[in-house]
Amino acid sequence: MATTPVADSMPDALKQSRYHMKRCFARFIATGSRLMKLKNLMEEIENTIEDKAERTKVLEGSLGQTLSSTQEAAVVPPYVAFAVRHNPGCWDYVKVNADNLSVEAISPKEYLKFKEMIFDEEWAKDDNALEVDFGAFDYSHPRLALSSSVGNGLNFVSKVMSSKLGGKPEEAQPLLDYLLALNHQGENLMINENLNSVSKLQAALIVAEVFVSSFSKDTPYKNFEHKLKEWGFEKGWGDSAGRVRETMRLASEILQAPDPINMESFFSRLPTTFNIVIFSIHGYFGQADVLGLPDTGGQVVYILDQVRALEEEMLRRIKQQGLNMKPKILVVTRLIPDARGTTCNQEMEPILNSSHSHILRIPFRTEKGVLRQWVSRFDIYPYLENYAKDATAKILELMEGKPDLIIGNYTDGNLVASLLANKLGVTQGTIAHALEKTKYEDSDVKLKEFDPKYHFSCQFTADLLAMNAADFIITSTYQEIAGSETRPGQYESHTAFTMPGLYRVVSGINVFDPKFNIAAPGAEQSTYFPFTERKKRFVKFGPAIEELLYSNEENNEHIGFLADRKRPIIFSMARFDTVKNLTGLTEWFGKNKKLQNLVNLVIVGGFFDPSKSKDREEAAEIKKMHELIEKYNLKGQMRWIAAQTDKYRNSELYRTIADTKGAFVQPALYEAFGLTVIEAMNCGLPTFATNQGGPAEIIVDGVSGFHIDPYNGDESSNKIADFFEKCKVDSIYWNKISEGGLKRIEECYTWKIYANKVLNMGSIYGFWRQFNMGQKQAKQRYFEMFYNPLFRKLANNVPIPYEEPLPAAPSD
Ligand code: UDP
Ligand code: LCN
Repeated sequence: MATTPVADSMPDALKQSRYHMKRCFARFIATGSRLMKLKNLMEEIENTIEDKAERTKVLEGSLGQTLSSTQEAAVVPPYVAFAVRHNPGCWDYVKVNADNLSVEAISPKEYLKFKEMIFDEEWAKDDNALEVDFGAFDYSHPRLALSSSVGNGLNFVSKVMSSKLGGKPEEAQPLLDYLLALNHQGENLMINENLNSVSKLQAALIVAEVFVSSFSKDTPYKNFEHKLKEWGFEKGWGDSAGRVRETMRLASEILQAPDPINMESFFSRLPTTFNIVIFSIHGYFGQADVLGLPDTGGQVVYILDQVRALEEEMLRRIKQQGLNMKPKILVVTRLIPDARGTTCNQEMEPILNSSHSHILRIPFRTEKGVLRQWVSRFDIYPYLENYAKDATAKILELMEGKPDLIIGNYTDGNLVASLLANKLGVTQGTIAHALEKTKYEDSDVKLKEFDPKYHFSCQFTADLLAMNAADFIITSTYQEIAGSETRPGQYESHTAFTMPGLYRVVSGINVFDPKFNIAAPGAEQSTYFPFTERKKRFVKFGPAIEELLYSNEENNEHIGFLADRKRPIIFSMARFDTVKNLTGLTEWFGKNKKLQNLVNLVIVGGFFDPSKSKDREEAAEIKKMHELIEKYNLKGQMRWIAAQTDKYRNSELYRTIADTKGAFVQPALYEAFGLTVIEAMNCGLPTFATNQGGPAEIIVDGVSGFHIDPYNGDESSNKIADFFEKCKVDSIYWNKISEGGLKRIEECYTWKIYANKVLNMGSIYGFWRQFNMGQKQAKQRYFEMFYNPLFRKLANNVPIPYEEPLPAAPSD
């Protein structure tokens, strides 16, 4: 193993504090094999070197730096193996012999074996244990080098394409082939076979540009279409002489000497995307009465808003291209016969406020027929293969051909998107929303403990397959890919990991892969607008919200009451999952008398009878909430409202809370992005949100809201209390934070910015995949090898619920 920065510096650093370090390492070893996190290491060091000054001295310099960048250490006497993350995406592994403090660099594989020794020694020692190495296909693939560039793949790909297509005409051949292949339902676009060489295209562009320049800018395309066609040009260059000329100039510039800016502009103008399929399978996917139901949250909101934004941008582009076809977007989800009063049992549903987009629902088929009931996203795997088959047939029928782009959402949607995209040869994008792996500590290495409940063996396999199959990956934040200085990203945690007994991943995904792109979602601004825009307010909800917050009665919709209605309200709303930590917030509030004297608490989520929940975590959280309300005697200062499904009324609820000069609190133990955070900020409601995950990036602490630490309830509840105390003495402080939030949203979190980026990705990565077809096909074979014998087997082990399915439809 070659040396690494840590392996180079650690021996000297250990030597300098040899006496203390020998004692510390002896202590690490003392309890035998185990996995230690940074916190545990520091505790042991503190207990060993009791004198603070001494300790500070030891932890100064490179040793302190290495230790503080250590994510975890696997103790297997006499060794302690360290996983050191010195920068986002950059890891070093070393093993230290506790007896003599010798240091040796080790590979990720060796490090993983140390971890396995703790959890399954026999498997760790099996030389033929299954090892997964997706990186083996990427040896010639260009990569980003800087942590700061991670997530900016589009820009990087444009640069690489510029360098590869430039110089001699024959190097631009792939671009020519790509243009020649562009068509809509068999009708050529951009160019036809008359322009079948780069030099012919270059020459024709020069003549055509001069010709088009002789028309006034606004002259419609049809006035000069005929002549262009004679030269080999087809529709798609623009709707007017001005636009056609600009696009032709861009093409000529690229053919002469490509540069990334022109490249990106040119691709953003190409007529590549008319039909999009978006998979979002689990949950209750509908447009009303679904939010807050189990597994049904931000993903649904995101996709419906995304569809409208994409449709609008596609219509704008199609018009500018001088074309008149209609775009089609299909959101493909699951049809649930037991729809609980929602529309989830209908096959097709037009998407509101869109003109060409629909929800298509396809049921889960089992051997016994159609599955009637909702199933948890953790149990969804046995149905997906049949689902993909059924979906393919229906999509091809409805779209009258292949889609141009397939986007998957979450593990299930991404896997099905990969199966479909592989089969049809279509460009594929994936969106995780949340990768579950980082939500549960050591969920990989403790597979045996987690698998019966969560089926992570299926989920992590499906995630790995999909992220490797995808042509591009859309993320909402940087942290989702490569984390922060201190915490690894969700994707980063798939770089090297192990599930003892199943397989070891020595190279799962590389966060420096240019397929990663950050495109943050927004919140629909016609719904979530500032509380100060009085004329736009949805006043019709006033009485209902008054009742919801302040009536003294307890019923199916609310329990608890607010005795002093003059107090500001701190408000939170989420699905009732453990990770959302609504019970945590309630406990902080219960414990913090100062906060209780300043504000009331309102929680929206779940419902009140745990026995009615089919979701394991939801039921446990509901029970816990009742216990906390009792324990801290919170009735009088707290209102618990059941899940709310009307987004218009919810937006007015955020604004009503802002009227009380209150705040939104998002206390999740981990939040992938956090749509409620941007909804609240859009409404002008100051927001305190978890520092674990996306919200840490959305909010600039102290400027556009505040970060809170969900693992330090006292500190967090005091931070909230301090804010309200400060607001009492500083009359403009509340407004300052409210305005800071709004400014942040305008700059970074709107759907318009999003749609533009995603369509550019579809176009550029569509070309990029053809450019790298060899590597793509090799990976696809690996995918199949993995999918077929392994994933299928894992999926078939997941139990199918007992309830009787519907008899199969005659066509089944
Ligand atoms: N939501 C809702 N009613 C509820 C709980 C949540 O309408 O009772 C909505 C909320 O307004 C937001 C989405 O569900 O639009 C939750 O998205 P977020 O990203 O915060 O979390 P997720 O549920 O996706 O993990
Ligand atoms: C899922 C989550 O858990 C949230 O953090 C996101 O905001 C939501 O999806 C939309 O992407």
